[in-house]
Amino acid sequence: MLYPLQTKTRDLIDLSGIWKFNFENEKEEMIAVPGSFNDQVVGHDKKNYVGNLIYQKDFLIKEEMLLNEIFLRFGSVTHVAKVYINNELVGTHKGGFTPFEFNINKYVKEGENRLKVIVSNKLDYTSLPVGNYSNENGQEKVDENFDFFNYAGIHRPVKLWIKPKQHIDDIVITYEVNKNNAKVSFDVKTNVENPKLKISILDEKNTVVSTDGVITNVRLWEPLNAYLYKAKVELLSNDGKVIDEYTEEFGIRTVEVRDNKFLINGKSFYFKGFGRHEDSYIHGRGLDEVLNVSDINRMKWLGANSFRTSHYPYSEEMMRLADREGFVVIDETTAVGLMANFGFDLIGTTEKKNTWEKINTKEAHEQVIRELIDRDKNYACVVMWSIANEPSTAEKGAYEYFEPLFKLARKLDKQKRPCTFANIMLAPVNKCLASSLCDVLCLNRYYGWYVNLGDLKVAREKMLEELNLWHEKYPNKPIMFTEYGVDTIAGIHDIDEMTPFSEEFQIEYYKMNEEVFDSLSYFIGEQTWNYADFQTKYGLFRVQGNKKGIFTRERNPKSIAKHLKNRWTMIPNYGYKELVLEKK
Ligand code: BDP
Repeated sequence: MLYPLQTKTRDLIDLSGIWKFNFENEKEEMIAVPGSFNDQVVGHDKKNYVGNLIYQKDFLIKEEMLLNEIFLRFGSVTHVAKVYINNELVGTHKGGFTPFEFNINKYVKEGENRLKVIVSNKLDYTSLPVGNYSNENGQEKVDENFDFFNYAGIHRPVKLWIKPKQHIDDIVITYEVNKNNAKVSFDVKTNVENPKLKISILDEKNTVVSTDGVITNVRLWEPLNAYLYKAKVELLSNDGKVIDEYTEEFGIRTVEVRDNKFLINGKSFYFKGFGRHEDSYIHGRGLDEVLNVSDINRMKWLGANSFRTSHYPYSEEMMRLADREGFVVIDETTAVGLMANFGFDLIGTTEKKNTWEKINTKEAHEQVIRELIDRDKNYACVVMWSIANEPSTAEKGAYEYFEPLFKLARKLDKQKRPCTFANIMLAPVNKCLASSLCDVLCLNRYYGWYVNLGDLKVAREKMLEELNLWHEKYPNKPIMFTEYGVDTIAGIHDIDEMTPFSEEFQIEYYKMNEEVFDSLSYFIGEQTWNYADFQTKYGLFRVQGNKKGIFTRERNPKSIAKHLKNRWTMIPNYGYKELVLEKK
C-alpha cells in the first residue's frame, strides 16, 4: 500500500484537526484527530469507556475533484472503524494499527459532505490485541490481556487522496546486490490493463542513475547511515503523456541469518536499542511527530541503532523516519495477549490454560500479517518480522497455530526477511513448541526481576544456563534479548543498590545482563524494556503505569541512561562480537 503523498498527478487533503465526538447516546464534545480520546476527555468513566465512539467531520468536495478518484484514507483507527459518508455506509475495517482506504466517489457530492466514523474499542478473544470482554447489564468492559493501556480512537491521520482515474496502486521493490552493483525489480500494480510504465531511479541528489533497474556502484543503506534512492514510477497514456506519477523512496541492503550471525550487507550486526511504545501524555497512542523525532534523537544520543515495534505496527510516519535515519527495525504485528488469562507478574503457572482452544485470533492474525507486510515491504529499515509477542508457546497447539502464519509471512514478503516472535519466560527451551519456526531466537527475559529478585548472582547463573541450553538445541540460530528490564521510579535512590525500584538497582541489573551478553558469541543483540515509562491498566505491580523505561514518560533520562550511553557508544554496529570476545 502506498503512503499518501502529493505528486504532480495527485492531491492530498488532511482532515486532521478538531472533530465532533460523542460516546453513544451522549452529548457531543470536541476531540482532536489524530489522538487517543482517553486523555482528551476528563474523568475515570470517560477515560475507560468501552463501546462505540462517534466521530464526525464535515469536508468540502470541489467540482474538479469529482473528475478524479477520491480516496478516503485512514492511517489507523483503533480498533474497529465503520465509515459513513452522508449517512451511507462506505466500509468497515478491523485492526487498530494498519492503514486502509476507500474510494468514495459514489458517496460524495459537490459541496459539503459529512463524514462519520463509528469507532469501537472493544477487544475480545477474536481480536488482536486480545482482550477480556465482559458485558454485565449493559456495562461493557475490556480487561487488557496485555501490559499497556487500551488507548483508542482515530490514532493516525485521515486524508482525502485524489488520484487520477487511471492510477498506480502499488509498487513492490526487490533487488539483488552483486558486489558493487544492484539489480532492482519493480512490480507495479495499476488499475489499467497492460499499463505503459516508465520507471527511473534517482539518487539523493535527484540525478537519474538508472532506467533499467541496474545501479552501478550502488550506495547501500547502512545502519545509522541511510541512503535512499527514489523510484519514480510514471503511468503513461498510449501517446506517452503522464497519467499518474508516484515516487517511492527505498534503500538497498541485504539481510541474512547465517552461522549464529545476523548479517546486514554481509557484515555481522549487533542490535542495541529498545522495545518501545507509541505512548505519551495526553496524546495517548495518537500520532505525535514531535515525539517521534525527539525519540529518534534520544535513541541516537544513547548510541542505539534499533528498535522493535512492540507490540503493534507503528505509524507510517515513524517507519519513514527510521528508514531515513538508518534505524534498524524489527517489525511486529498486533499479536499480543495470546495467552489465556495473562497476568502482570509473568511468574504465572504453567497450569493448563488451553489458550489455543480458547482464542480465535487466526483470521485477525492473518489479516495483520498481510496488512503489515503490504504496508512496510519496501522499507530497508525493516530487517525482520515479529509474528507475535509472548504467545503461550508452551501450550499444546502453539506449533499448529503458528506454522501457517510463519508460512504466510514468508510467502508474502518478496524481500524474504527473517521471521521471529518474542518468546516469553514461561516457555523456555524445553517447553517452547514454536521456536523452531524462528530464524532468530528473540527472548524476553527478566532474571533478577520477576525471578530471583534481589539476587543478581543467582539470576546471572540461571540466565546463562538458559541461554546455553537454547544454543545447544539450536546451534545455528542467533539469540538476542528483545526485552529485559526492571521497574525503576525516577528519583528513588538507595545506598543498597539491590533495592528494587531504585535507580541504582536498574544500573546493577543492566550490568549483570551485559556481562552475560558479552560472554556469548551467538548473542547478537540487546533491546531493553522499555525505551520510556508508559501507561498500563491498573495493577498492584504498576505505579501509574509500567516504569521500566530508560527515560521517564516525559522523556527525561534516568541514571541508567548514562550507563547505556557509555556502553552503546563503544559498541560498533558491525563486528562487535568478534571484537569483545577477542579482548577476553
Ligand atoms: C512482557 C511484555 C511487555 C510487558 C513486560 C513487563 O512483553 O508487554 O510490559 O513484560 O512486564 O511480558 O514489563
